[in-house]
Amino acid sequence: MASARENDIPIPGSPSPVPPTLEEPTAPRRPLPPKPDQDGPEVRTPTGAATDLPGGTVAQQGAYLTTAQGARLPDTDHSLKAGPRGPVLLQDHHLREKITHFDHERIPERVVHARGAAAHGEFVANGAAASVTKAAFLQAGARTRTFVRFSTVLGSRGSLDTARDTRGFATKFYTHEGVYDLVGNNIPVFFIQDAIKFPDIIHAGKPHPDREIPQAQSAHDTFWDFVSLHTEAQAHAMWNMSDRALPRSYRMMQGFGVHTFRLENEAGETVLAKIHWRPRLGTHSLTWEEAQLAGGKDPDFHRRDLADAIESGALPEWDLALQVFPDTPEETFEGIDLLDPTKFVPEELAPLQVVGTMTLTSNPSNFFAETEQVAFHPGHLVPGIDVTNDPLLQGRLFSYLDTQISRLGGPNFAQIPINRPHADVNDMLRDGMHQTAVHRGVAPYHPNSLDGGCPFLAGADLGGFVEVPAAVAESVKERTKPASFDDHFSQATLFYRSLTPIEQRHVIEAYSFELGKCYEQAIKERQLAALANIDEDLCAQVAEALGLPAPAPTVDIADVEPSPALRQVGETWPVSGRVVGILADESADSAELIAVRKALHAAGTVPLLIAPHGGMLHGQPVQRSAQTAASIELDALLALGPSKDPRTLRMLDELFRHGKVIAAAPAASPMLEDADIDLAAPGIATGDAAEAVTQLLDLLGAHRVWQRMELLPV
Ligand code: HDE
Repeated sequence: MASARENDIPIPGSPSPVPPTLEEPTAPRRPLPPKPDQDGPEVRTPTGAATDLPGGTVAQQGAYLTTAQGARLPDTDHSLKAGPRGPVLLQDHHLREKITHFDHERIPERVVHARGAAAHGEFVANGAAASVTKAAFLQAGARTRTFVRFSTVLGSRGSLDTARDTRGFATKFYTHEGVYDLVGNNIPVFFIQDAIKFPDIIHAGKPHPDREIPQAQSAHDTFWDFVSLHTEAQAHAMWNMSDRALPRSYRMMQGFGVHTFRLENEAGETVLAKIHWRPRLGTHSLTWEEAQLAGGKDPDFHRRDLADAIESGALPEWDLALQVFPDTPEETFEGIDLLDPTKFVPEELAPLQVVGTMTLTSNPSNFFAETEQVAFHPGHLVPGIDVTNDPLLQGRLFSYLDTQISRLGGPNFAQIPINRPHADVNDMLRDGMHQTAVHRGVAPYHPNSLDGGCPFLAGADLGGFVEVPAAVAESVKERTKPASFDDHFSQATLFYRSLTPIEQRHVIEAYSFELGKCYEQAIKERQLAALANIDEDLCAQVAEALGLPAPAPTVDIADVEPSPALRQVGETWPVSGRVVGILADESADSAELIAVRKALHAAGTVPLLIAPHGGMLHGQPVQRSAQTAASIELDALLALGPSKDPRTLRMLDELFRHGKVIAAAPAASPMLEDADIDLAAPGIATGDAAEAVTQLLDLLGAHRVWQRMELLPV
């Protein structure tokens, strides 16, 4: 190519216009294949044969960098310029493709539940549900792949995990009868009774529209303005002020379908049912201080915990359980309106019947492709499970399909690998943005003769989804609700009075904190008036913290029978996956160090060695140094050696105040004294290292040392 530089004004000392030399590509290496259990679901043609759609399961092919069109590239670090110091040329198609694609890398985040973490799993049914539902994935021995996404509700995609908030618990079952989505929360009641109010509650909970603060919090005026004016939200708000809104881990959270569903068995008989997930590890929470510390020290606390536990082999498990009610025309049970989503049914009145177990087995390979693009919808149903007329559920049936169209860019989101059914798909939906299927035939309409009448219709006998012919009462068209939806306080009272004293104390502290962050006096007073109708003592204590008078109730406070099943305190649970810090320094006995580590592993816990420095200690890899260790990530601490590091002493103080088990070998006792820790306090295990480990594991089963927390000042 002729040089255009012959007539250039020479600039002394300027380098000659030699094109940059291209570096050799590094030795070709095949991309890692996806792990077998992380493959996207198979794609199937109408006849059922698996197809090999490009880009289906493996995004990268070959060892060389290419353009999106497959042309190999020699350089991706320098744009094409008119000489090394010249302007960039418009003809640089690789630059334009790379930057243009980057410019469009983000999709709109979910309008709610934007922040989440997910994992792949498997569900195995035990057959107990067969008498009430014909759903194939609930029949004895059926194994079904699942994908579960946990989330907070209010915060945006980059917000902290440990906000005080409801958590989403959405499960996609890839059944051979089509996808079934159970799109639930970790709290069994909801803020509103009618979907038409969803934008209102969410606008109230989201950051204020003028300054966009506070992020991922309910401790602000608009939230409490809405909740205090709109008393049907009081029951859910009560759960949010309890420890349930601060899960210790996604692995230790219950899940609830919230609504009542209608199940149908092979004989066509129906029941009403509520659907629960029960974690095998128990339901556990953070303290409010831990949640706040985690928000700063590790905003990815829950995301990391889930991924690390799965990676370490501590696979989380949940039992799926049903509460079953007779399908009566009133749709009530023991006086509770089953169509009112602000109500739950205590387990003591309708025991949980376990119908199967889910194990999360692997982490996603790519966050965007799987966790971000997964699209749940309560209308993704399979034969045997149908909806009821719960007005909240009815609105959701519209919303979830609609939202994916803007979030995922069009109506073909079911073709995204993570959303593809593991069942034959033969719809008559055609074209549209991001269409990746190559449809055959000429007659995507019904009836047709040109494609031989294909695809055919399937009645219930051929596995078709036939809506349960539930009776619809004759009525008039009106914007109203049943009178039974008018009780807004009794279940908040039931929940509060079922808790243990320490859990109640947390609720009082939470209301005091949240209302204390509101500026408007009228909002605080109105919320106190609502609390007065729930429990007078609760109201009085919150009023005292706010420095306001406690109002008198305006309704008769419900006389409730407490539900002990709601308590998180008082039982013991498996310690599998719990994180135990081992604090040691060079003075530690290396054989002892190895022995305690082994013992903790053998018990199923995850030991973390904390030393004054990183690297190795006595041949053992150090996971945390005095600088990087944080009390929030430990469920218990085993101190083998002393430390004078102020950061370690602060960590000990936090562990003590948060009711964590602390075990100390003799060499560590002086350090505990330096940290002002009373060795005689509950949950302080002493003795030689082996004895300390035994005691620690024993105490850890209760999740926290509750007796110590009860003794500590607020
Ligand atoms: Fe949702 N909800 N929701 N919701 N919801 C969404 O759908 C909506 C409700 C829940 O991990 C959105 O794909 C309305 C109850 C979870 O991807 C949106 C109403 C329960 C997730 C939506 C409700 C939930 C969502 C936003 C009132 C518990 C996250 C993005 C009628 C039973 C799913 C999306 C995931 C997500 C609408 C109420 C749970 C906008 C209109 C009740 C777990 O469609």
